[in-house]
Amino acid sequence: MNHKVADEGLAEAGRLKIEWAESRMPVMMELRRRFDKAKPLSGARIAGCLHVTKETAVLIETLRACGAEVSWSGCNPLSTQDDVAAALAVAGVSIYAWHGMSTEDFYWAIDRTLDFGPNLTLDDGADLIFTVHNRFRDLAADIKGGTEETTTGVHRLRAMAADGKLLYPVIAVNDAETKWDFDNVYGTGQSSLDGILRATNVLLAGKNFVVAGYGHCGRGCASRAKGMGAHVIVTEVKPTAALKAVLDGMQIMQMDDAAKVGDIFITATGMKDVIVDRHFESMKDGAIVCNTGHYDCEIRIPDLESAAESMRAIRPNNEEFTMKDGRRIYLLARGRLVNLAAAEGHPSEVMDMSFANQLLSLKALHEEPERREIGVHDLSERQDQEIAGLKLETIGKSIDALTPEQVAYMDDYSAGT
Ligand code: 9W1
Repeated sequence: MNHKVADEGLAEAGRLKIEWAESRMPVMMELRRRFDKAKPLSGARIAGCLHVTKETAVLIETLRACGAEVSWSGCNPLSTQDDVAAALAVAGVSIYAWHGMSTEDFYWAIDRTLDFGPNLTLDDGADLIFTVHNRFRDLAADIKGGTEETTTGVHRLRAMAADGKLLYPVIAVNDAETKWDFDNVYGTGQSSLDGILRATNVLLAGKNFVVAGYGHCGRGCASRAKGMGAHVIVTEVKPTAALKAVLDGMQIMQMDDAAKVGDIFITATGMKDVIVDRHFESMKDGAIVCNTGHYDCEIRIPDLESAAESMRAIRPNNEEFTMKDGRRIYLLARGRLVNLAAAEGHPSEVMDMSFANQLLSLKALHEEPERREIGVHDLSERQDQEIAGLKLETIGKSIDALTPEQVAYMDDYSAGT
């Protein structure tokens, strides 16, 4: 058997989810249609390690439609959707993933995806690349290149390349504008609000909504909350980011002051100790606190626990802490990423562009006659524009093109002012 999943009986439910994602991923479906005849990935043997979701299933089936042979594992034991994994297994994909797998099984699954001797790898967090480098170095000679989906993975691979330890070229899919900018702002923005609403069902209109951090994720959360009628307050440590928030029409405050007036708090800083004991002490009765930053140390939960007299789970992903003076504070998803724990991650429409970058990067690596130079490579600006253009086209939006005269004007410095 070339797969291991939780329960193949879930395949039908998984197939419905995949078909729903297909209907929201027009760029992937258009690329699938365009490459159907030419099969540009024939001869490609792709080992992938990425969240097993309905969107990833669309990527996997597009790679196969382009002629690739594919083997897959999940990159996080908790993100695997068992029904999706079952649908892929039943369709003949070599997939090794089930929800809640142990660390030992997790690495066993990655090893299995390497059994067929891949010539390309696809990573989210670089675990697969590290497995090749640390335990299956012989395989590297046949691997033309790999791709990496995340900021963290790209960071680790750049460090490895700088050390001269990288054995094959890698394309940093994360750094494409059509990936990180849309993921962080629109993906995280909407899914974080979605998580808050699923866990609480509160009315946002008229509430004081405090966003800690005005990076891309913070900006996404702030603008979505504003759009739903909340009064948005931003806290920052970086002057340029704070100034952008002010000019975007947000109120800027120090957290010590925001703590007193906020109804809902979300941290999106990437820094620890953003909401701590003195803030919990000054919060209003009923305040809701959550996090959408990568690590769960932005909210100092031990401080909340020691300030509370009692605690109870009141709804899924929603815990009520009653303070000694009777005030109640609600912590969502235990301070873990609220958009993943209480909602469903990025919507399919956003993953559409990230995964189009994956597909076109793998195609580029596969089609190069010579192996690309070893190192971490950025995507071409052309690919970004191609994907954004395809997205516009498939959702029926038209834009203008420069005339030859305008192009000449752009390059002409003699015209003066
Ligand atoms: N990736 N298809 C949880 C997602 C966990 C997750 C994680 C996504 C997608 C951020 C990728 C409970 C999907 C994924 C659903 C879900 C991610 C970690 C996606 C958002 C990133 C650590 N990181 N992502 N869809 N879990 O949305 O592949 O529901």
